[in-house]
Amino acid sequence: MTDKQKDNEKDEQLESFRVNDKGKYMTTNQGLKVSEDELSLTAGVRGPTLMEDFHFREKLTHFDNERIPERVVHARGFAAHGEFELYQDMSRYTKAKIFTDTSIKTPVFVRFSTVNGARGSGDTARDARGFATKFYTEQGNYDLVANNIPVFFIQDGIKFPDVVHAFKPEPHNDIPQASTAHDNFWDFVANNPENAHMVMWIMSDRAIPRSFRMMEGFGVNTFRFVNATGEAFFVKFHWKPKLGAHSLTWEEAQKLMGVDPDFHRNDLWNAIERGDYPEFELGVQIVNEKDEFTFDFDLLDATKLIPEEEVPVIIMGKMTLTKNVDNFFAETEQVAFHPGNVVPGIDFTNDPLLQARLFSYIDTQLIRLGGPNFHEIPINRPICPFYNNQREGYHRMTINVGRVNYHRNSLAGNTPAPVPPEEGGYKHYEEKVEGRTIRARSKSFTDFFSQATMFWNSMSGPERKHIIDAFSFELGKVKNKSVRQQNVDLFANVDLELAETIARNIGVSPPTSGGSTVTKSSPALSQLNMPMSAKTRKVAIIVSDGFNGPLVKSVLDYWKSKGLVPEIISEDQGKVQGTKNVQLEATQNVYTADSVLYDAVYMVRGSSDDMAFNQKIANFLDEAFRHKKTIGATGQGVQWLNVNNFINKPGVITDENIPNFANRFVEAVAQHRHWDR
Ligand code: HDD
Repeated sequence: MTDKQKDNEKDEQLESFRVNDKGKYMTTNQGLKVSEDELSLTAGVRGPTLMEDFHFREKLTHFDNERIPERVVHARGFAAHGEFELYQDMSRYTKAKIFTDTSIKTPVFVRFSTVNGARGSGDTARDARGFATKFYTEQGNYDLVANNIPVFFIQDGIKFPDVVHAFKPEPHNDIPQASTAHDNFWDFVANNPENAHMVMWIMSDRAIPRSFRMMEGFGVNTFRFVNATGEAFFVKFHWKPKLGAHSLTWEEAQKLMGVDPDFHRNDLWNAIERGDYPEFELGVQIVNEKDEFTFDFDLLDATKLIPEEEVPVIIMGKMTLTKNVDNFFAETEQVAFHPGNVVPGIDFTNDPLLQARLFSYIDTQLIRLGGPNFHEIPINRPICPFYNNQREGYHRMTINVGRVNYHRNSLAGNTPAPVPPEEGGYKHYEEKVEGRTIRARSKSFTDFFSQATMFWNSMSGPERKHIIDAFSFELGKVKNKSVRQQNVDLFANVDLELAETIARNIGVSPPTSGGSTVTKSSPALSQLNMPMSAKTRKVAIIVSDGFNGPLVKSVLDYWKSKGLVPEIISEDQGKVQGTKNVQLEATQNVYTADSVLYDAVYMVRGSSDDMAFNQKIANFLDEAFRHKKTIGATGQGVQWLNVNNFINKPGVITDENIPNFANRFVEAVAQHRHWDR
């Protein structure tokens, strides 16, 4: 463990709960030493098992009850510990200590997730990703429960069960798993047009991220900042990955579901184990209260975003993920997030989606974690002390001493005592509210298409093509022709050409009306405009005995110094012998390695006798080329590119000058993909 982690107060707290059984003797849960763990107690060696075998019963009973319900959404997740450091004092806008005191490093726990799939589904399904962060602040836990898409399907949380029912597997046959390519989802889409904007994002590359480390996060709902003088501001939260936001291709995502369904888990786990700590900057868009109505949409409408060109994102600080969990269940599965976990200086708005969330998260933990004491589970405990008159309930661990468990009292001097706001007690923002009791939506929520069109307008050529491909795949899987037609007609309101192309691909009539006059775009929405970096990119090094030792070694050393992560692939795992006594260790063979697992390929040498290996390499290169990845080759490796006619294509590097080669390769990898190929 590094010093950095030892400094972390949350880690110190967790340490008191950690148990390492290694080297210990075995006991029952009552501490009784066990003499036999493989044979149950029977009457005679072939006789009946005896009821009195308490060890057998305890072991089986515990096992029988190992599972808890998975999350109703976001069931599949993966988490890590880290810390948040503040770059600048934000006290102009908020009094929250984590955003005003630059000397504090706040421990965090972040859980990334898919939304739709069950716990055991694959990582690379087309889906939004959850990005939930628990800040263990000295003022209490603050949870920023975000997604990697800045908008949502619906405007009012009362519709949440409907949208979730619609995108989950169909209830009669539980098909399809972790996929929205089915009739129910698209029937919902067509009949609830407010989701048009979100669906554009779901059909885009954002829904198939390359890595949890390479996606943005968005608080989605508009929250409120309140400063020490009581002045309030609307605020939207943004996480910006230092490596930029990048995606898989759809073909890669599909193949990875078989080749490595844990692709994103492995990627995050391995990066942290290597010391390539993922970094995300936290930013905010701030809107003064007086400017609430200056937008062409409603700030309380979660199907809308504020274009960054109109309200720039102010970067407040950075989160670094530095430690993997010790135990998946204890930490990742039992962590309980809640958007209502806030600290003084952060408050809510009347966004009806947010208001529904404020109810739903606690409610779901009651069934998922079996009662009201889930805040006592180590991963959920605040690092600051907590005192109140709440008592009892399943699995209560705190032993509250003393007789008083009510307020107001005289027997304990009326303690625990509420704290006045000026001394740190939370006070809700005193918003003026008036209106009649009504079930209706404000007219300012009814423009469902302008921002969907803005998103479409903001996409680059390849990104648009991917959206069309995604619609054609998903709607093509819909069996009911009327549902297919309804969707084409709906998305004609976003862009006519988009809808016409989809209609052709899925065999329904082109739309007879529609089209958009919106010309606005927001360049910040295109992933092609994000930071590019070669750091932490995985490079497949294909090599056989007899390679040019010094050359390959110098190339690999240079790449490692630039943060690339080479992985050696050969006919067999184990030592590969080069000239001048250079040896490499092949950790992969062509059965374990697949081009979709890598960002780039360096072709050093094929085999002189293993033709099956060579055939697999040809396929490997072919696929990497098709997925627009950087391909490099030196020496004998160059011939492989000749065969496939890749030479001189964009992103194919074969420079004879080796420092040039190594450097040009890094620059090419940093471009992520070569769409102009
Ligand atoms: Fe939610 C989980 C994010 C709307 C109800 N949500 C959950 C998680 C994330 C989000 C990241 C997983 C937390 C974890 O890792 O444990 N949810 C969002 C975002 C939303 C959103 C960004 C749009 C602004 N959610 C939303 C609504 C409702 C819920 C409108 C209900 C009215 N969400 C839940 C839930 C979950 C949940 C059912 C399931 C498991 C859990 O809470 O702990 O309560």
